[in-house]
Amino acid sequence: MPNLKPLPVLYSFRRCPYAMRARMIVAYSEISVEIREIVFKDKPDEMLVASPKGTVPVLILDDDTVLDESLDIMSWALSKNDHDNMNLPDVTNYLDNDLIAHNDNVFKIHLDHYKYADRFPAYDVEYYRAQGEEFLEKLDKLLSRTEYLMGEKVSVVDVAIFPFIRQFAFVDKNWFDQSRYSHLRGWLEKFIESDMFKCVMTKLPQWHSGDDMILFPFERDNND
Ligand SMILES: N[C@@H](CCC(=O)N[C@@H](CS)C(=O)NCC(=O)O)C(=O)O
Repeated sequence: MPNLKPLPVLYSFRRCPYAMRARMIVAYSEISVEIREIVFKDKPDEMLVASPKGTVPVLILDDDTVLDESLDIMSWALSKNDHDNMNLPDVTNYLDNDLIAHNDNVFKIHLDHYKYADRFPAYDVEYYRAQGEEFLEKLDKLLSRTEYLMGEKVSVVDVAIFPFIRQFAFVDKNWFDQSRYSHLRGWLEKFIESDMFKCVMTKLPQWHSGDDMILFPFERDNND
């Protein structure tokens, strides 16, 4: 008998850092989902019915449970399969982790100001960058002591934060490459070069109702 159980559906946007971290953990957990690439100006009704707040990622499970926070999707995936112990024993709610909480609640705001400085003319771009640098400084210090943020092994905390540091770095890559955050630069490069990251960055067409299903995780692909 074929298995007719529908796959979970993941609404995603390739370049969104929240969707990136969710895809990385879903891929790591080796869970198959149907992926649907959205376009912000043309969000599918099916996604908005499931999650009216209209952000990605959104994961709809086969019992219709809707997970519309990236951290919840990551937690769900790791509860299914965490073969290399990415979860930390003392972090059950990821926002209880100081680094993830700071990333999501504070650093993300500095990142947006820095990235879109022309939309926030109250201060210049260097001002916004300096605000974000406080977090870079903190991470760099941690990474001067251990290979990863929470110790010698990669954890969910690294994955949760990595896409945001990547975005910050790419606002002005020359500046970042010459910055004094050498440990952070090494950590970022390691993630950018990792299979876990590369295998979630395949470019997809916008999903429309009735399209053929696209399975995720993808085969390894380097078309960034
Ligand atoms: N707290 C949410 C935030 C997700 C989020 O803000 N995603 C952005 C894209 S990076 C989004 O979907 N924005 C909707 C829009 O711009 O219309 C999560 O962790 O999933």
